[in-house]
Amino acid sequence: MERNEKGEETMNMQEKLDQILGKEISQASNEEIYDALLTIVQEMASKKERTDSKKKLYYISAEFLIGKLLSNNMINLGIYKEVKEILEKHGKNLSEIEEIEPEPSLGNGGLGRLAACFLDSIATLGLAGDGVGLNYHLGLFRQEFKNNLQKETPNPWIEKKSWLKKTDIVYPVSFRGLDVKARMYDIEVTGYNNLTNKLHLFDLDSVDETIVEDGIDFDKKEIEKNLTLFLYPDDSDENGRLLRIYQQYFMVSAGAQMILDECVAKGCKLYDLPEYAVIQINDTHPTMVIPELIRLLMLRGMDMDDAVKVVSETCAYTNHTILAEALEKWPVAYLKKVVPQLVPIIEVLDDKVRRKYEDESVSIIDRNDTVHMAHIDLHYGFSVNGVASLHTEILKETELNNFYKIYPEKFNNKTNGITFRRWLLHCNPALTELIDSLIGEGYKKDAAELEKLLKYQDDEKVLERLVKIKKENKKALCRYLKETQDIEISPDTIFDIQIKRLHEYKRQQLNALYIIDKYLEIKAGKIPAAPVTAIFGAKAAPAYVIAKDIIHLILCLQEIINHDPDVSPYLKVVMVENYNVTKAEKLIPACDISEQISLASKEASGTGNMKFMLNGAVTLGTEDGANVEIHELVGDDNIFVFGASSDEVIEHYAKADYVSKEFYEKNPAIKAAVDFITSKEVLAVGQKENLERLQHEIISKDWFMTLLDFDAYKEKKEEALEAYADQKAWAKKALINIAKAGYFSSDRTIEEYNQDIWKL
Ligand code: HBZ
Repeated sequence: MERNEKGEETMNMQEKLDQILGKEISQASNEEIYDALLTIVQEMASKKERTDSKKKLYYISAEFLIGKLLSNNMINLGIYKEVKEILEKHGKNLSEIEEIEPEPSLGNGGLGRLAACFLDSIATLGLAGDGVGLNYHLGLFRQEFKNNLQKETPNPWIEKKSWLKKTDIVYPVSFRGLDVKARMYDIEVTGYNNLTNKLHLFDLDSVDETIVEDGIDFDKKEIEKNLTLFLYPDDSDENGRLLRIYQQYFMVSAGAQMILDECVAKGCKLYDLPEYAVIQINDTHPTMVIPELIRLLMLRGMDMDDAVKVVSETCAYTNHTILAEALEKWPVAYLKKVVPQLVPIIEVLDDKVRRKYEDESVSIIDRNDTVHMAHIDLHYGFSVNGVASLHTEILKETELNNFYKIYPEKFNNKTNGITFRRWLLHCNPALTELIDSLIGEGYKKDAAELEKLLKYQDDEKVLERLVKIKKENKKALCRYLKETQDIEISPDTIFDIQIKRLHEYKRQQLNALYIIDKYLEIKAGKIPAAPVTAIFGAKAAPAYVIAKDIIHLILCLQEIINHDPDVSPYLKVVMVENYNVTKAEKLIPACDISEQISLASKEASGTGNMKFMLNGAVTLGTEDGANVEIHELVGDDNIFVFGASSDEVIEHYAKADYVSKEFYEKNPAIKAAVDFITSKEVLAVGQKENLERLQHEIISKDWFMTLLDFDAYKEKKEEALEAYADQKAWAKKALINIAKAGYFSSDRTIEEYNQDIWKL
């Protein structure tokens, strides 16, 4: 036994483990050890619970893509190394124990993962800020490949013993003709060497997982059984739109009641709400919190004008997209069916806008009786921010220009960030150790200190160690892909990786066309200087037809190319199955070239780009989203930039003068690559209908201008592949990327949110 500061006897880690297990560690199963560690971590995290401060942030979001929590929590609590060593001493392997934890995939992609990184940073900075969301029983679908097609299956994550703590806090929520109860579950969020905050996830006791049948289908009408059953698989899925409104209202109504209760408990008079609470609305999914709070305040006796004022001073909105189809619009008729109590409030909010501004484009309810959710936030929130500087400029100058003219003071930029605890310390321990040995550990609290690495940019020994670490990470990925998908690739090839949701604007199809072009060149006898492994990971929304066709094409290419003895020594294709946070943690540290090739102006920020850079990959990208800021930081020599600029792209859209068919007809390489999609080779392993549809889409529409950038992409990619041959020069680029990544720590982002918006 050891003693603490108070002189009381305390158990050390080994004793704690022994006690909980009730047997020798070496005799326990990995499952038992996982359960024991979960208990220890939860106990330690609870002890660090923050005492309530006057003002608190509520980060309200339909998605928190938290990923596995065990190792991350152990790192943040400072016990990771110790536990790992104790386990090793007893013949146990922590990575095997990590495998047991199911991943909570409670988000679709960047937006959900950003929310998770933010919670980590908020706790790490010691700020009082909790997350508010939904406890989906089934996370984003599990992706399986069958016959070179994506199949969706349910993805459960809640087990008997999990991070969720059931509370006895319950709020009533009313829909038209249906009253339900929202029960609060909590997940503790413990910061790096700091306090513990909470992620509050609301749920319905009556949800019934047995109604899921045939893949991920279920009866959309049985609200009491299905309300929190599934994460909505992104905006492209047209099904279940009403259910989505049920989910959103359930979340915001319970959240708003909780917020008011907490504030009142702290002695807040409701007129002073903005002094006690600030609500950050993560995209428009939680926007109904604005009319709901107004409604609740009126129920508690406030008059409407006062309620509007109080709520407007409490709520701030983050925009994550300029894609018109992703901006939520709900027909008034839908709202009447689900939440009629909000409709008169939204109508008054609209009326106030109409009285003040003649410009119809800023109204809340349009001529077709459709509610533009973002417009509620823009008028009745005190802040609106974009997520990278280019994105915010586009919002101000183009997409939301009419609002910017009315409220210039509300607009601000908060360039996204990532938590280095997960995306460096946890996923790349070897690189972390190297950095520690070179510049000390200060960068773990102040990421800007990574710049101290710059002094090693010409140090051969350091560069060699960097190369060696990358090689080991690539080998580990090879082993993993062999084990999980029986795919064999060589760590001596260049790992070129594009992992992100499948969306036409992200242009996985451009990468695929390059691969076809390369394949045809090799077939024609043009042998490339360096062998390449092109790795993809992506889920497509189940109803997003063309996105699924693109996955189909990539899987067909994987089958054809990897089995072709003429080509496979120089080129291989891997589509990683069921791409998720856990897989990203294995892929990113092994990457040489990071593909960030969205059509300029379309990717609001991107955050994968930051993760790759931090792990020493070099970006091949367009001047889009945060790539622009990466470019500014690392300089021309340490990034490969290509393609039309956002101004050019915006102009093409304005003039409607981009015609993909002209590129197809005039450029023989493009024609050959596009034609190949329906060649006999591909048809032999693929589905005619899918391939023809995709090909037709590219030739006759190509909304995201793939063919426009094809030549520039090919040329830049060849340049990058050639540059890789000089290993020392490449390692220098990698080192500079790592050194400059400090800016993209979510700690920096959160400090800015706090300074400019939250003021905690
Ligand atoms: O948010 C992403 C942006 O595309 C990306 O550029 C940015 O870095 C990231 C964080 O700011 N947006 C999303 O991930 N959006 C969604 O996942 C989404 C989910 C459900 C929807 C609409 C969008 O209904």
